[in-house]
Order: sequence, then C-alpha cells, then structure tokens
Amino acid sequence: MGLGDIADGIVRRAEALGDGVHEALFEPVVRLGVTGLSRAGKTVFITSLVANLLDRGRMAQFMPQAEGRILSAFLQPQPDDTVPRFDYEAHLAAMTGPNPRWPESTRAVSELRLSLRVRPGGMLSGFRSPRTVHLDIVDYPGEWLLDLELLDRDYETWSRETLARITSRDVAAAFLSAADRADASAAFDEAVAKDLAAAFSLYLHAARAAGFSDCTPGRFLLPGEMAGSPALTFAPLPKPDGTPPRKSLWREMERRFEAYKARVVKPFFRDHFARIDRQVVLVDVLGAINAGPAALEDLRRAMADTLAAFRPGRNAFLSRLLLGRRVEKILFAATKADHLHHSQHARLTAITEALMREARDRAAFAGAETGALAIAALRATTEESREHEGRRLDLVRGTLVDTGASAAFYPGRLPDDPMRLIGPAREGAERWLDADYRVMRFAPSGAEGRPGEGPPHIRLDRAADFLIGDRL
Ligand SMILES: Nc1nc2c(ncn2[C@@H]2O[C@H](COP(=O)(O)OP(=O)(O)OP(=O)(O)O)[C@@H](O)[C@H]2O)c(=O)[nH]1
Ligand SMILES: [Mg+2]
Repeated sequence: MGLGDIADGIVRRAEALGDGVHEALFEPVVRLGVTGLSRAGKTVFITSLVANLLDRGRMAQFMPQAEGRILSAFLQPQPDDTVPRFDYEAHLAAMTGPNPRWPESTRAVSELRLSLRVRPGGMLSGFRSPRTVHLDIVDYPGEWLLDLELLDRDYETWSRETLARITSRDVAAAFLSAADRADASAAFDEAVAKDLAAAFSLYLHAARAAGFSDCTPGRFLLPGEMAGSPALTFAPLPKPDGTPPRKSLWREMERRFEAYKARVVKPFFRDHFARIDRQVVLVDVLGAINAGPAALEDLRRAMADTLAAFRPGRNAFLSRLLLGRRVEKILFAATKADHLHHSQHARLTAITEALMREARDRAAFAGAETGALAIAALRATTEESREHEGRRLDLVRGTLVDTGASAAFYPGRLPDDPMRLIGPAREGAERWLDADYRVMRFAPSGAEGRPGEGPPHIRLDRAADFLIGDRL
C-alpha cells in the first residue's frame, strides 16, 4: 500500500463519518450515478428525469408520488464546488423548445442536486413531520468505469493483453504496424511517443465507431483539459528482449501509464465513484442489435466489465476507498424503447435482462440488487398499426432528424427468446440469420404537456421507483 493510498483511505473515512453524522441529524442525501457508454442517452435521461420529478403528472408508477407523499421538488445548488453543474436548463430547452433537437454530446462529469420535500410513509407516517431528501445526480462517462481494470495491470501486462485483443481488428492495422516498427529499447524521443499515442487514440476512436465497447483508456476518447499531457501520451508496445535500459521509450511509456493510473483513474474513483449510493447504467441495446452480432456480444462484455466495477472486493485500492460501503441498487436500462411499438417492449426487457444475467454470472457478481428495464427517457414517437399482406404490422411514427419529414417505421421483430440473439452473438455470427433490424433517428417531438406534466417518456417512473423510491 503506497502513502497516497493510505491518505485516500483516511480522507474517505473522515468523509464517511461526516456524511453519516450529517445524514442522521439533518437531511438524507442519495447520490444517484448515471452512466453508460457514449451516446447511450445519459444527458437525455437526466434532463427528463429531473423535469418529470419537478412536474410529476406523468410519474404514476413512482410510488412516493402515487401515494401522494411528495409535497414539492426543487433544484438547489449542489454540494460539490469543483464539479461542473449539469446544464439542465439548456438541455431541456433544446429538447422541448421550438425546433426541438437532441442535446450536444457531453464529455465529463457533471452534477445536479434536486431536493424533494416528502411526507414519510409507513405505519408511523402520521406522527412524523415532512422531511427533505436531497437527490444528487452525477453524470459520468461509462468509459471511465472500464478504466478500473488498468489498476490491476502493470504496463507490460496491459501492453501484451491489449495488443493480443486488437490484433485481428481491421481498424487497428495502422496502429499495430506503428507499434511494431517502434524500437522500445531506443532512447526516449517525445516525437515518437506523440505519434504512437496519436495512432493509438485514432484506433480507439475508429474502434468505437465500429461498435466496440472495450475502448480504454477512457480518457483517450474524452481527454478534456488533459489533452496533450504526458499522462495521456502513451500507447501499448511489444516488450523488447532483455531489460529495457533507463531512459528508453519503454521505460518512459511505463512511467506514463503509471501516471495515468495515479492521476486520472484513481481520482475519478475516489472523488466520484466511491460516493455513489444508487446507479443506473444506460445501454443502447437496440443500437447494438441494429449494428449486428459482434456489437451485441461486445455490449454484453462491456456490461460485465461495468458490473465488475461494482463488485465488492474488486481490488485493494477500491476496497480501501469504499470501506465496506457499497452501491445498493443497480439498474440496467435499455434506452430509446420508443423506437419500438409497445407490443415489443416486453421482448426488449427480456433481452436486457438476459444480458444482465449473463453479465452477473460473468462478473461473479453478488451484492447490490440489480434490475433491468426498457425505457425511453424522452418519447419521440407515436404508435400506429397497419394491415400488411393480411397481417397486422405495429409501427412507430416520428419526425426524422435528417429530413424533418414525418415517417412511419417498422424496426423489425425482436424474438421472444433472447437467446435467439445472444446465442449467435456469442458464437461469433457475422449477421442475424432470420431477421433484419433497423433504427431511425427521430427528433424529439416537442409535444406540449398539460400543466404539471413533464416531457413524455416510457417507464421513466418505474426506473425512478426502482432507483430511489425506497429512500423517500
Ligand atoms: N428516440 C429516442 N432517442 C433517444 C432517447 N434518449 C437518447 N436518444 C438518442 O440518443 C442520442 C444520445 O443521447 P444523449 O443523452 O446525448 O447520450 P449521452 O450518453 O449523454 O451521450 P454523450 O454525452 O455523447 O456521452 C440522442 O442524441 C438521441 O438521438 C430517447 O429516449 N428516445
Ligand atoms: Mg451526454
């Protein structure tokens, strides 16, 4: 255990103590983590969740609301002064204003505090006065969670495993040949390191565009203010024969890899991850099905790796940070379910559940309660049915993002048995045999709600109930 780790542990312990005293005496705080790989739907989810908690007319399945116990909800300044505030107002205006559009991509951690004034439930509720519960919503990229596995590896192991995993990928060809040409025993040269890191980061972007989820180190995709710093200027290399000399390319790459772990990965887990109580992981299951079996298989693996980050005792560093504390509930939510007619929602939920069960088995996960749901944070479509060659066809209609035209659309029929998709994906099928799936990009509908109603959604109330219902 290094000195830094001990210090981490002490700070965390003091904080935990502080939280405990504060919570017991004053107002409880629930920290809800919202994550998912890029474009999974995090920003839309948080925006719509907050809007629907402020105006609860569409939250009938959120039990504290159904029981009439929520007296009011309001936004408050968040407790963390150094974390950017989630730009709720701008995102909501984009999606529900005139000329509705989806929010811009967001690339870092952000946070928002929503406070709820609630009347306690249960037998003694009549004797207790209303109290305030703070919900701190923390948005962070799923890619950063996947970095956890770097902590278990040294540079040599990480290089070997990464090169082996990507060697058969077309998108990695340019980087692999650059890595092969590099002389890792030669004296370190910044220009060489920069070129290698640039080639590796190009590969990661291409891999993600091709539908791969294992695109770590996460900050290579989302560098933010760290772009160009040494801790982000390294790449996996084949180990040279013998012991690489001091001041060689290999030794400096090794040092930077360690710096990335110490300066990027650990602070994220310490400052954000370790404080989460409840977690929702958004997954674009429909998008992966649409992209084909390889993408679905990769999503399945990414879900297992995500879940592994929440496994108690996952590694020594995390255990010291968490001190026995753990995330209590994790919801895997398949987003964008409004691309499907509701007659297919149960199948999407079943597929998500099956993926999650596999992820649990694979990650040998026990501990937190897990759930799976198919949702649409912001419903952009309406439903219609048509006769087609003597059969009823269930369609969804929406406004196409690209042309602005209204279009009815049939996305394909999901199988009743999830294994009809997961099986071939695992066996490495190149494409789906018996079906064809499509997704279209619909613009937000901008539909006006009645007063007291938030934006239209599908099962966002059920998601909220699973995640925080029991804490209100
Ligand atoms: N139809 C529909 N599309 C959605 C929904 N949620 C998200 N989308 C689509 O998914 C895209 C990405 O959503 P975001 O919320 O920006 O995703 P994100 O995870 O925040 O993405 P990054 O910030 O890039 O990591 C949006 O631009 C929409 O096209 C939904 O409920 N319904
Ligand atoms: Mg976002």
